[in-house]
Amino acid sequence: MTKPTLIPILGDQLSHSLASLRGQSKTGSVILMMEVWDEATYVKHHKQKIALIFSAMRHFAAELSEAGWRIDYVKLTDTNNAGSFTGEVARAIERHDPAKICIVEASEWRVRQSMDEWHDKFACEVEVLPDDRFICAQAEFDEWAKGRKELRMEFFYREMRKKTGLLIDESGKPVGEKWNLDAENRASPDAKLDPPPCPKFAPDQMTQEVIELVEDRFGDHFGNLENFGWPVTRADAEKAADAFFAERLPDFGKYQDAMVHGSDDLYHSMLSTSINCGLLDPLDLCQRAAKAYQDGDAPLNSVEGFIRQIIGWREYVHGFYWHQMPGLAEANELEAKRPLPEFYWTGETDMRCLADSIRSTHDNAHAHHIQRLMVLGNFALLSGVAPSAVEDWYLAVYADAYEWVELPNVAAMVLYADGGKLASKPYAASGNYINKMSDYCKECAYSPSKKTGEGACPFNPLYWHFMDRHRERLSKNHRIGRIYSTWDRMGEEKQRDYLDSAEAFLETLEPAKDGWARH
Ligand code: FAD
Ligand code: DLZ
Ligand code: SF4
Repeated sequence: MTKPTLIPILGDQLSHSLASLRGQSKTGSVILMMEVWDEATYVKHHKQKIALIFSAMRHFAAELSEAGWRIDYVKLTDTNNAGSFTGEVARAIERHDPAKICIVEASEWRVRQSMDEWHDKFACEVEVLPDDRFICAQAEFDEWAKGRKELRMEFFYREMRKKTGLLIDESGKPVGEKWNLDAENRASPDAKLDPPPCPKFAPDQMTQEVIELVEDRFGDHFGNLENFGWPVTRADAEKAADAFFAERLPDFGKYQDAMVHGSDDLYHSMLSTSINCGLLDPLDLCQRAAKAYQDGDAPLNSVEGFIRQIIGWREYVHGFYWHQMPGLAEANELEAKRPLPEFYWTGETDMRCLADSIRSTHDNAHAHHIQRLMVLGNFALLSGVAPSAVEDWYLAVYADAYEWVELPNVAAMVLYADGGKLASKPYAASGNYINKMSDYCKECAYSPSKKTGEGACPFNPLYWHFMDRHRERLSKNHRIGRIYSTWDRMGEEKQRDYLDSAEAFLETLEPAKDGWARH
């Protein structure tokens, strides 16, 4: 009997078009899928994230089996579960005696490091294939980045537009003449906003079993499972995409940066969890968006904005992660040291914008982009929280979080820990910005127009405290330098007032207790 090929498929590789499945004989292969303790606990993931991955894995295995593949599925509760990918592959080798292992490269540095040892550890051949679900191969990104002093998403994005032909006219120019309609993505929320609800998918029996398992084994992890409604199959993920294109894409662009208390989805697609674990194909989604524009079903600012997020930001942070690792995980250019405040876990703060963003995070394992960037991220940046603490939090709490996408967004985009390799300046903002882009401030205990002292929005003094303490580094940045003339014009007394106010506020921050972050 010929020895089979062992094909391990990881929890974020749930795509029927996966490179390791293409061209393989169904009878000559064994597919290995593994629920392992190490993956579920390297940070204490939100309960919904573990339930999503386990349920999507189990459904994917069932679909493959239905299609005639031989499946070896290891459940978390199986006796002798080794608890790690390497341990489980070793056990599978004993069971199947394969001629070779064929696997798509892992998306995260941590897992790729352990997979690198497989060549020496295992007697059979190990073939590692590139993950061609990304539009930009790593060699292509590295080539683009070579010799550039600064990496900027905008220039990379244009290359991806040309490569994919998305929103490119016959003469090779961007449709609508501009590459980027960002300026048309910044409308403040108005009273008329009435986004249609996002579809939620009631847990079937398989998901219900996983939810019980998660409650039983990971009961002390952050988040609740009551709201679980994520699509866990490709068919349901496609339904979620259909609903987005039909109902929310037209207003997506205009209100991309808006925030409304209690409105967790607004006009966002809510598709990142499905894209990142492999249920949806990013290029296909962009092609569907482009078609909606061609058919007159959605305006250009929405369609370009959506496509930019995917072939621009998503591809850019992926290339950037692999270009900058392992250094990115250690980067701390601003030497931030503060522990994460306890309220990131409890949501107990009078700052209404933060409390609402944390509530959404807790209830849904999701917050939308501008909440992650300009509320939760901005606060961590201004108050000088240590990058490792912030990174662990983001990696744990969002159902779409994998290090390749979380780390560039948190370390580089939000915390400027990379010293400006990814973005030209820190996204620091005072309460004014949040007041303009949201309805949060109206009923907040603090006032965004009060600058210092009792009742002042804490973002106001924190903003100047941040600018002042990083003056040496930031004043050289031509996109920020001008801010210091405003600061200097204030005079010493006003400056002291801001700094004292910020320090008094920072004193009140209670550090997070142990228990939520890493095991
Ligand atoms: P939409 O607003 O509908 O956007 C469409 C798609 O564009 C998303 O589904 C996503 O695939 C992509 N996208 C948009 N912005 C980004 C971005 N900055 N980086 C990469 N892809 C992007 N996204 C993740 O998928 N996983 C993360 O762990 C993650 N962590 C983040 C941390 C911070 C601090 C910030 C500022 C952003 C982070 N993002 C992350 C990006 C973004 O917030 C989410 O992709 C988005 O909120 C997902 O919701 P959605 O599908 O409704 O997105
Ligand atoms: C996120 C996650 C979790 C919680 N559990 C598993 C698991 O038990 N088995 C698995 O194959 N994948 C899991 N994942 C996703 C992986 O962490 C992800 O596929 C790798 O880290 C990618 O490098
Ligand atoms: Fe947030 Fe300040 Fe507005 Fe309150 S006043 S919601 S703390 S920005």
